[in-house]
Amino acid sequence: MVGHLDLDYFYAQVEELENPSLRDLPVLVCVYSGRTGDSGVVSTANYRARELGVRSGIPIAFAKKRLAGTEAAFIRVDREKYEGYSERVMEILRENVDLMEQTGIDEAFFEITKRSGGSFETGTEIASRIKAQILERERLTCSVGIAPTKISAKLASDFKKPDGLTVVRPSELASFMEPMPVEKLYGIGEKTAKALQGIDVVTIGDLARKDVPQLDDLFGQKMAVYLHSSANGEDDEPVQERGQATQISRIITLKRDSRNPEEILAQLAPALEDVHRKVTGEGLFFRSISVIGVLSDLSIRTRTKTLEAPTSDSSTLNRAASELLGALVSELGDLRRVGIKVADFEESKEQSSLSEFLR
Ligand code: TTP
Ligand code: CA
Repeated sequence: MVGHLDLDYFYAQVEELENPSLRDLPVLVCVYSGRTGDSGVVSTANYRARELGVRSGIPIAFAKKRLAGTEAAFIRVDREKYEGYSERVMEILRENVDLMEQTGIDEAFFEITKRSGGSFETGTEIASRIKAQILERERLTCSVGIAPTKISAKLASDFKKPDGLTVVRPSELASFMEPMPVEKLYGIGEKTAKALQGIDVVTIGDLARKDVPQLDDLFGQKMAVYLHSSANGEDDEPVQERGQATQISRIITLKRDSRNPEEILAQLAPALEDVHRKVTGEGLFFRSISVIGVLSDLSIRTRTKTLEAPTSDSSTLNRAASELLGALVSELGDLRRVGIKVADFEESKEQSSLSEFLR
């Protein structure tokens, strides 16, 4: 028995929660690129705003036009704040399940086969309890799906939103999935959906009735097998705990294109601090440091330095960033965006202090 949990209009819900006067307004959480007042994109919007045609990914200026004449709240994204809520919600989930796999800041798969003893009634109770605890402790609503497979659990959490709980028993699986458009299946984008339309496949049910050889010609063997099994609710991918992060990075847009390392470093400083805070917060030690440069044609170049021993030291990080940035601008000229990344983590304190000591 697999579940999928997804917080409702997450960033915007957190903003509403912290400032209840926003509740009746369209709320837009935005990433301002910092160039001109309105340049940037909408990260997410509450349901009020969505009714008015605003959604994730559209330019802020476009959203303003849509909402002209309507009182609306435009709020700057505060990722660290949402991460705090996310971590606490995931902790609540963890306490209630056998196994979980977080797949984004506001979503996770989980397994409750053992805890439910295979009973979907018990499974439903567990899901209700998770929702109630998240609401009580964090005052956030989420939507949960309980189903026999990961794909169907994700479809179920998406089925009723916000504050939904959808349970799909094995006997209901086919009738639940059949009427849905194929685009709802994970991994089917516009292109695949179009190609499927060419062979009269519009719904998941249509797809389920095609056999692998019929799909093979169009999509190749591997994709054909995936399409066939997922449409038939036969995906059997297990819920897998994820390991720690493999990299930590931040990227910023410069106020204006620049090749001056000092000017760039001054703007990069908060990102460097952020990365360092995250590294120490997770008790990590990194061995590689990279500076990423985005040019005005949006092409990307990276310079990396590998350290002899892992460290979490901020002056090492800052010094390497400055060196790498100097090299990058002297090679490339003006940069438009600049990022910092640390990777090659080692966890053990003892080991790293020992290697530092030996050095
Ligand atoms: P989603 O779960 O896709 O969206 P949502 O939680 O805002 O709304 P829904 O109720 O439909 O689940 O994304 C989770 C968060 O990730 C979202 O609150 C903001 C962020 N996000 C972006 O920053 N950019 C994007 O393009 C998308 C889709 C999400
Ligand atoms: Ca969500």
